[in-house]
Amino acid sequence: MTRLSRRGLIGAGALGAGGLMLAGCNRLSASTPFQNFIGGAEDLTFSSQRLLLAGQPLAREYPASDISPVFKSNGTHMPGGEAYKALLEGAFVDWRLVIEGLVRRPSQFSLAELKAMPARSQITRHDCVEGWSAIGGWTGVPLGHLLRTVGVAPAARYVVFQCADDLDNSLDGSGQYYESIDLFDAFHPQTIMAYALNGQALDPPHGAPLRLRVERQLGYKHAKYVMRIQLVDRVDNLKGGKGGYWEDRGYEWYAGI
Ligand SMILES: Nc1nc2c(c(=O)[nH]1)N[C@H]1C(S)=C(S)[C@@H](COP(=O)(O)O)O[C@H]1N2
Ligand SMILES: [Mo]
Repeated sequence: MTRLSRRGLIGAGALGAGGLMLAGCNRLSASTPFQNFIGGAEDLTFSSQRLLLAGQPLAREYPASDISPVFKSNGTHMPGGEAYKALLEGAFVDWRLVIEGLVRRPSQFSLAELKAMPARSQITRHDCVEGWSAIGGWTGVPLGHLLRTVGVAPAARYVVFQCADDLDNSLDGSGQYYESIDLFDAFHPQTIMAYALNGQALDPPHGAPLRLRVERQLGYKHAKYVMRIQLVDRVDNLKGGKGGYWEDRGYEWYAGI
């Protein structure tokens, strides 16, 4: 594949999902939805990052020789609670990824079903705002494939990831980790729901059994322990209203690298 443009990518997504998807994407590229919840200054940052990235839309990938010997774990290392413990002890056989909201066919997938889907592997650098980075090889199912499988409804604008862990209940009583991305990043070829790191099944510190990789954004966007994916038309009515756990605590929603 030669140079991919963002419009080209969206075009590919639109073809895959038919006319409904096309309608959704056309409205998305008009970019008004972001104004619903992003203030003026951040909107500017968002636009200029989009512009800068237009000519180099793929995140850099590295050779296997660059893989970090240790990939640090950050935030939650082991979700609390009996439900996650039971799933882990059962090797996640009873775990299901739920996909719901503005989709044509609300669905559930087992880990085995996800692993039987087309897979993508990529060696990328993870950058955390806390000042560390690590290079790791991730394998998973492209989120675009999952979304085409369930069918995106025309009103959908964002993809929300609901996680198994509670990080901090101090803000609103619900410290459950969550994240959201737009449909551009959702259909980006390097955006995958990863179940393996460096050829091994994900361990709890890195988000077992499934975590998001959204390679052009900072570490906190890469939701671990994903239990549920929701397609929505807005995120300002979820939890703290800013589209993610760290966003609700002051971080930017579009965390471009
Ligand atoms: N569910 C969940 N996802 C999360 C976090 C978390 O605490 N809980 N931490 C985030 C942050 S700040 C970073 S840097 C990365 C760390 O991923 P790692 O533990 O695999 O290094 O996960 C992100 N996703
Ligand atoms: Mo981070």
